[in-house]
Formats: sequence, C-alpha cells, structure tokens
Amino acid sequence: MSSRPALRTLTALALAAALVAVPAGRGIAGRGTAAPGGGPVTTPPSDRAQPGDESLARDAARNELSRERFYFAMTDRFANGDPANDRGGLRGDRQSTGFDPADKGYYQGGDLKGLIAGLDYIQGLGTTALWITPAFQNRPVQQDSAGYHGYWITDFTRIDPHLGTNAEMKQLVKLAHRRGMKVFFDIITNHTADVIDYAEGSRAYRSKGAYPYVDTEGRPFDDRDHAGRETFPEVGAGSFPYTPVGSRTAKTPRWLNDPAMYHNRGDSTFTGESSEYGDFSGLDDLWTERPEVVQGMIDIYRTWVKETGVDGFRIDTAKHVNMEFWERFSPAVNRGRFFVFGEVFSSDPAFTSRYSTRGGMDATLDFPFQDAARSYAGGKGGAAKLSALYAADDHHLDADSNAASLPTFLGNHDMGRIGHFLAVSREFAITEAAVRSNSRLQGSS
Ligand SMILES: [Ca+2]
Ligand SMILES: [Ca+2]
Ligand SMILES: [Ca+2]
Ligand SMILES: [Ca+2]
Repeated sequence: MSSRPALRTLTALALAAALVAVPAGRGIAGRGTAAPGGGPVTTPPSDRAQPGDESLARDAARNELSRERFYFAMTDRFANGDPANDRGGLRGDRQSTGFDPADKGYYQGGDLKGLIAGLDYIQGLGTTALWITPAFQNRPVQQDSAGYHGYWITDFTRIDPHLGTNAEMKQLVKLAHRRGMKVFFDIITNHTADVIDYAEGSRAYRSKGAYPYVDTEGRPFDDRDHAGRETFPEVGAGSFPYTPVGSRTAKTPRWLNDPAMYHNRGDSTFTGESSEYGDFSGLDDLWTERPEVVQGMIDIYRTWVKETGVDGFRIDTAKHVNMEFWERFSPAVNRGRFFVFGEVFSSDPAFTSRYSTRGGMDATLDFPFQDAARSYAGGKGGAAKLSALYAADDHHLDADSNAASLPTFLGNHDMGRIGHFLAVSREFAITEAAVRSNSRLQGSS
C-alpha cells in the first residue's frame, strides 16, 4: 500500500505584504487519519491484512517539520515597533536613508520590534512557524528603489539597522520559541548587493564558450572541473570575461570584497548556463564553485544558527547556485532538527527534487504544486496537471526526505497572489524570467 499523500492542505493565511501562504506541506496521508492536535499520522491496517503485513505497511518517514503552518512576513511591511530606526541610522533624503513611507519602493518603517509585538497576532492565526525576509544589512538604495525586502546584502554579519539589531533578532527567536513557534531565516548565497560594475560598460551575458576563464598563466579552464573541490586555479584581474570595478570596502565579511569571488559574466537571461553564472539584474553573482565562497558562506550561516538558535532556512535563488555548492553547504548547516528548504523556481518535480535528493536540503518550495493547483482552480486546465503532479511524488523520495515535507504555497512575493491568477480567465505560464524582471525585489531597478 502507498502512503503517498493524496491531499495537500490549502490554508491561505493573510500576510503582511503581497506575500505567500505556506501551509503544512503535504501533511495528510492518503488513506490515513490525521490525529487531532497534530499528533502522528496513523494508517489503520486493512481487515484483510495477513500476519506480518503491518510491519511492511508503514507510513512513509515524515520529517517532523512536515506539519508547520508558516507565516511569511516582510519585516519592513509588518509593523513599526520603533520609529527611531526608520532611517537605519542614516542621514539625508530617501536616496541616502532608503526611508519613504509614501513610496512602496522604499522602507516603510517596519522592524523586528514590530514583529515581536505582533507574535500574539501571528500565533493567533494558527501559525506555527515564522519565515521572515532576509534581515541582514542591505545597500539602502540602488537606482530608484530601496532594500526594504532584504535581498541586496552588503553585511552578512549584521541585522540591517532599519530592522533592528542582532540582539533583537536573538530576542525574536527566543520569544517565538517560548510560545512553541519556530523561526526561519530567508538566506542568500547566490549573490550580494550590486556593488561591482564592469569596466566595459555592458552587462550582456558573456558565455563560458566564447569567454572562458583563464588562470594567471593565461591558460583557459572550466571552473566546473574544480567545483566543490578544495583547490581552485589561481586567477587575477585578467581572468574574467568582464573587468570588475567598484568598492573594495562595501561588504562584510572582507572576503566578499575580492572581485575574484564573483562570476563577472554579466546579467542572467534565466536560461541555460547563465541561470547559474549570470547576475540578477546586476546583483553580484558569487563564484560558488570556489572553495573560499563555499567555506565563507558556511561560516556566515553556521554562526547565525549558533548565535540565534533559528530553526531553519528558506534558501533564496537556490536554483541559481551549482549543485556542488549545496552538496557541501547543506550538510554543514543542516544538522540535528534544523530544516532547510530551497526556492527552486520550476514546475518540474524531476528538477526541483534534485536539491533534496542530491543537494542535501530537506525540501524545496512546492512550485510544481502551485502551478498545478493554479491551473486546476482556474477552471481551464482540468485535473490532468494535478494528477501528474501526485504521480511524480516519488521523485522526492529518498532515505531522509520525501514529498510530505514540501512547503506548499499558492502565490508569493515575486509572482503575486492566487486571487489575481484566478481572475485571469485563461491558461498562462508563470515563467521565472517574466517574474524576475517584473519583481522589484531581486533586481536593481
Ligand atoms: Ca522602525
Ligand atoms: Ca549564481
Ligand atoms: Ca553588479
Ligand atoms: Ca534527501
């Protein structure tokens, strides 16, 4: 008999901004019974069972995190608990401070104190876990928009002063735990803020075939041959397809200021090779094949886990980092009861599942479910996509992870809300390239 879940919970939660509902994964067993109060799932044996069948017909292994109901809060948009930090300690107009509550592209004043004060409200919605937008210090303004969303990090060791302090983050986690709630960080290893420019004055993607990396002796090499290894070829200023220029002091930790820690190939087109090697609208794309970058990111995030006691990570743009990186990063941070789920923007379970079966994550955000549920509820596509989705659940199955742990959602802060999709009365595809180019969250414009 199968324990493949035939039903996923669809609980839409109201969120602080145009955000996402992430209910309890695929947490209901197909023919099983969910115990009241969230206890273990039990599947009664058939009355035709033979002696010994029960030991074979067990429920699938379930990570205990498969029953969380997430509330995804964009901290800047939740509640302003401390007007004194609204400008992040900066002086001047909004182009300096990033603060302009009259413009949704700028900081509005929300902060960690506001979240702490709202824990009663958040828990009262039935929430068991809080996932907050990246909280580390951002470049306050890039072009005509501010880093209120948190995806333009300059200092990976410090909470952004617009949002609060490192001590307040520790307090948030502690107070959430006291209520039996978990806290998840939204983390980024793919890129930093847009600090590096190219001397050539262009950002069009330059491929590895036409512009191979060269070592300090001028010899071309393929960095994939060295990905995930302990050593890497010596490179210098002339090693890259573009010549990186920009501040050498803007980022923390210091290793992030070395331009040789970045791919320096120009903007991603979200297809082919550029998906992993290109910049997100100028955001500096880290050379995640390099051992220094792997270890640097492990050090950053292990320190945060140790200092705050946070319960897990939602990993931003996971699809845009090479798999060898995840094979080393995930086991280094994902220890004990920790839970890691990646953002892999794809509706193909054969693709998304690789990040938990090979890349060491516990799960990926269930983009394939979002796509199939939207298609079904929109009334045009029938149930074929949903049927195919469930039939593909076995892609996710391995010794320590399976489809029951996939956090589901119907809309999110990049693509929009489900109500909008349903109002559009035709079948359409939500592509990553279109979503990314429309979203103010990732790009620099
Ligand atoms: Ca504030
Ligand atoms: Ca990348
Ligand atoms: Ca850049
Ligand atoms: Ca696994």
